[in-house]
Amino acid sequence: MSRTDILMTAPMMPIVIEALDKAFTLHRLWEQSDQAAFLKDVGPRIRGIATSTLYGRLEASLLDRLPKAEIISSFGVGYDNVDAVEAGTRGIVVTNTPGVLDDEVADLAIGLLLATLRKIPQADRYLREGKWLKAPFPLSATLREKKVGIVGLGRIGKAIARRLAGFDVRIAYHGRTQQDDVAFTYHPTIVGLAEASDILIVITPGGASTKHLINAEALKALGSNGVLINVARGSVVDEQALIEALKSGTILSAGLDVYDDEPRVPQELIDLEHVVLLPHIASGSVHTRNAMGKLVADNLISWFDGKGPLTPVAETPYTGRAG
Ligand code: NAP
Ligand code: 8YV
Repeated sequence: MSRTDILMTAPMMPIVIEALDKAFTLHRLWEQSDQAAFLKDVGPRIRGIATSTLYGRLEASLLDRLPKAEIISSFGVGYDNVDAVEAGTRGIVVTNTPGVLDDEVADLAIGLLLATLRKIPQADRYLREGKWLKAPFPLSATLREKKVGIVGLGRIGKAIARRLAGFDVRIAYHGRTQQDDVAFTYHPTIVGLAEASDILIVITPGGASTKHLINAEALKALGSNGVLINVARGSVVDEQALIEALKSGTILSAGLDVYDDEPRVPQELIDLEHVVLLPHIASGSVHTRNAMGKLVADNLISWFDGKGPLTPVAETPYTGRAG
């Protein structure tokens, strides 16, 4: 029996490549010098796709070349890199990697929050530059007695809230719907949450529904002692409005893991000494990236074993028709 043909759009971790090489015939799109000719030849045989944000957005134009595609297994819980609605209309199931990264991302969010408030990277630079020999490092802001607003109280937002409970802070949240089973105060508007918070931690999905949710008005509402932490997607924050707010003192500071046009970060942000900038590393430990990679491979293996997808996204629910 011939092996199932799978297309990998961009390089993935060895754990994914090894598992897929073992179970399927794996085709590596990024290694092809003439991708159009390659897709013309191999595209009609492809039944599964493994993709990640490294490839960029997986558009309908690629799916046009893959008429037998049944499943797209995407690396990462956020899948704004895949047009899942378009895939669904073609009968293609999309899967992501939820759950296995919650604790890692929540740990990083707390680390970034403390680094931003207490200026940990700045203090490290201060020591290395020999400035401590001349004067003590200036006193910083604090997490003591702060009100924290979580924007997006989902799997990761709740993992962040569990950690924050140990810091004795007041927690409130915003989302599209109030959750009956949580004790935190719900704010139906982002401005309402910002007004009631000293710190906003953003951990929603990206995409059209959250684009620029954090805009100039929300930043103004957060106020001059306010701190913004974004571990969601760059698109959720109006980056230009944020730069203006940081420059003018409309808010105090920000800690960012994600940006509008990654890996390019605006020079205006880089030039701001009171901001902490990370290169999208929230899930980036060997342990957690391996768990995410395993789930990418396991979704494809389960599908082609006829057992359905393990973690289909909401736009393409499993309807009992696995390959
Ligand atoms: P999740 O469990 O689906 O939670 C998402 C939360 O966002 C839900 O509480 C949802 O509540 C809220 N939400 C969705 N759309 C919204 C909207 N338009 N306005 C306001 N709130 C909205 O997802 P998760 O697993 O926690 O992951 C969340 C996101 O974090 C991912 O999609 C990804 O973009 C990002 N992420 C980033 C990194 C990183 O490396 N920096 C790592 C992992 C994840 P309602 O449905 O009530 O609105
Ligand atoms: C990944 C992420 O690093 O899961 C997500 O949504 O943003 C990160 O965990 C990213 O998807 C890598 O492609």
